[in-house]
Amino acid sequence: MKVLVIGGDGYCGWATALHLSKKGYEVGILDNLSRRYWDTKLGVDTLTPIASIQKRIQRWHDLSGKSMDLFVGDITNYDFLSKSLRSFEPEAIVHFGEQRSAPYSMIDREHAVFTQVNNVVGTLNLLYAMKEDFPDCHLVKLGTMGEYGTPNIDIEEGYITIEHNGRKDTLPYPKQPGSFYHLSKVHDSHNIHFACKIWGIRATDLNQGVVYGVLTEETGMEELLVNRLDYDQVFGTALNRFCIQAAIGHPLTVYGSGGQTRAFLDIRDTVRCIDIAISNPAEPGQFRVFNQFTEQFSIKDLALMVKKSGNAMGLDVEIKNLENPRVELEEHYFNAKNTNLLDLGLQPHYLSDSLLDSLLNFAVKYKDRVDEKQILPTVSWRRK
Ligand code: NAD
Ligand code: USQ
Repeated sequence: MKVLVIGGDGYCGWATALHLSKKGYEVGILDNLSRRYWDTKLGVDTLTPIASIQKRIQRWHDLSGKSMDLFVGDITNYDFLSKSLRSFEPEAIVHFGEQRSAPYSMIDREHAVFTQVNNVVGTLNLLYAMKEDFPDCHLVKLGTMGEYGTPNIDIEEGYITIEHNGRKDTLPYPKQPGSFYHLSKVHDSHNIHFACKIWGIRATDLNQGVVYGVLTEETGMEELLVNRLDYDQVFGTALNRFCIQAAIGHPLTVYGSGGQTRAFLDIRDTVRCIDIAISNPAEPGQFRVFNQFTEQFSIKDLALMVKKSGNAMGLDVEIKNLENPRVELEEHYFNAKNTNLLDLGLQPHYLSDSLLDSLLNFAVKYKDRVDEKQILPTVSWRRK
């Protein structure tokens, strides 16, 4: 099957492209390399020294004998997008190609507008391009668990059945996202749902939790294939940041009380979930939603786990509760369903001492590349 991975130069996308290629899919990568440019503009860098996309693809070819087509360009440019699709002729499209940082979207008006235009227009262009030329292609779109926010009831997978004034219906689950980035995902979900309804597009929205880890079977093969690992305050995410902070002796940056609970998964499960979604496609006209995570943790519990593993390795790990730069509940109910992917055969890698040890060791290996000035949060959700 031919699968186009949009955003295939990024953290989830690169690991997924290699995994699918290894599994025998014919993979193409489309990316405008903007993530590398945003890092440069912000003065931040991945912990790991990543090779150019051309070198990565060449090395993968040398090692595995498998080639990948590369399309460098922006999906907000409809002409480029539609030409790329016609040239590659995908049977499934995995769409990771968005601005994915909540803090980036909250820097100022310009970054909020950019994030929503980039994400919403890109996805809308993709829906139109699919309708025009590939109406039977399956769209696997990365959404986020943060679309739901933190409601005081259980979170279902996309839909909830409600009884109101004696009548009953199954409706999209209410969305209460916590940043202009997370809102862009909600807008995408609505647009995709509508396109499925009117044009019969088939789509799976994967509401993914926070991803942690860096090595997959394929990206760990050698250094030229290594994945990016972000630790800065804009693009770094909770557990990855804590491991890198522990490795360099920086206090772990828990925002507020740390009672915020989120859904998490290992990057090795991200790539497997995508494979599962592709090989079990949605029906024509179906807008299917899977919650893509394996476990839930509070931020303070994650910090304690990293401290314990770090101490066992001889690292001096301190936890510091910082004033929360975000506007979010710090103590709340959180119980999300995730049975759809498990029912299709996902066998999770749960967070373990050995994973934390390997992530900490990995961080120690590259610790000389860390710029400590990029760790503390400066982007605030509040009115100045
Ligand atoms: P990333 O920033 O590492 O990768 C995104 C890639 O998309 C980059 O290579 C970037 O250059 C490309 N891109 C962005 N806008 C584009 C455009 N207009 N045209 C073409 N390419 C474009 O992000 P990631 O962490 O790999 O996340 C991938 C997807 O998964 C995102 O949609 C994100 O919202 C979602 N997600 C990520 C996480 C996480 O913890 N990393 C969790 C849940 C959901
Ligand atoms: N947090 C800390 N300390 C830190 C970093 C984060 O306490 O140093 C807290 C945040 O306040 C928040 C939680 O940890 O409560 C998660 O923050 P995060 O930066 O790890 O993740 P988030 O901003 O939600 O975004 C990340 C990805 C995004 C994806 C999302 C999945 O960047 O692309 O959509 O995780 S989810 O959170 O399920 O919506």
